[in-house]
Amino acid sequence: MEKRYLFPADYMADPSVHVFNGKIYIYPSHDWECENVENDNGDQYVMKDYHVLSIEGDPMTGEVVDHGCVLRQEDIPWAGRQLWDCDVQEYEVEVPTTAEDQAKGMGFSKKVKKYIMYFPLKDRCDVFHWGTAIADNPAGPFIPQPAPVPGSYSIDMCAFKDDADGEVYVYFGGLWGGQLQRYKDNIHLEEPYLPEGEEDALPSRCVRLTKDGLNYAEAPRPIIVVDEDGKPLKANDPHRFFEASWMFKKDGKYYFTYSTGDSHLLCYAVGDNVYGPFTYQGVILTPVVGWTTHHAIIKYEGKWYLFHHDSVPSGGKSWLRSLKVCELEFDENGKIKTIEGIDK
Ligand code: FUB
Repeated sequence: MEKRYLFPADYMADPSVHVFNGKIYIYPSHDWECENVENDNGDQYVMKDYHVLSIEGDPMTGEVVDHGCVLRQEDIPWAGRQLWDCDVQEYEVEVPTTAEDQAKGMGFSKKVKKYIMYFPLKDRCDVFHWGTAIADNPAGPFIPQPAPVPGSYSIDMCAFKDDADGEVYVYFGGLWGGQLQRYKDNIHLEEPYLPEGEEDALPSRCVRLTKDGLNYAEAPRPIIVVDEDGKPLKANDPHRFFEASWMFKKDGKYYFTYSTGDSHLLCYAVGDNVYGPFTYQGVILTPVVGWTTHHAIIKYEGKWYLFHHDSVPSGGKSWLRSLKVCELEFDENGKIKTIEGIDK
């Protein structure tokens, strides 16, 4: 299996990837050196800004363009620390036309595209919320909104636009340092609760957004991954959800994909609608070098690609990760062929 490191010039991770206006855009985390800290709270992931990358044509060979720094932590009014995995979605909005446009007979309003970035960031009390930032162009720059999305919590947002209804649904959540165990029914708990053993695993969440992309349109719902008998995966199952939700659609089926965190796999489950339930199917990627594994899956010009990261170039430092891409194959039943994270 041929794999490509996409951006050897810098450490970047957690790729969210979309095709906007016919071109591939990558929205990664921007890893930073961090001395003397490594713990289960993720204090070693001290990212402070975002860059946007794009690819000219074929992801395996095309030139990778760095569009530079598009959002800085210091420009976000409510910032505490840690800009983790972001995502971006495209919206069409109605704006007033200029007097000149009106004189040309263009009417009083026109439709333009806007791009909204969703990013997780800790506030000054060390609690993760989601911020939003808006751009006129998929390559940014992104201008942050003054406050976090009301009611938002945890990390790792995947902003998925469903072609069935045109709505945007955000999948999110992460255990341990991602703080998902601090919430039940979207309410902050006095004491965090992480299920163990034969208890049902803590699920990812999904929420539909308002048409302008800036707020929740409903309360987030749990995304349940079930086994072939329809029973939820248990907390002690190495294939249960941990973080890094990603959704894509193929042949009318919804593929919910995620990282299993402490068992270091990328796994997937398939359902018939955005909210599931999703039936567990298998492993997409076996463990890579480094603690975290995280990904995006897209179709581009008829082929499927897995974008992910590993820590090979940094010599195994789990907080200094590098972006990779390889082709992803399906069998005739829509099952993903497992990829080895470490080349033999
Ligand atoms: O990059 C920081 C965190 O590490 C992400 O939010 C997780 O998905 C993991 O990759």
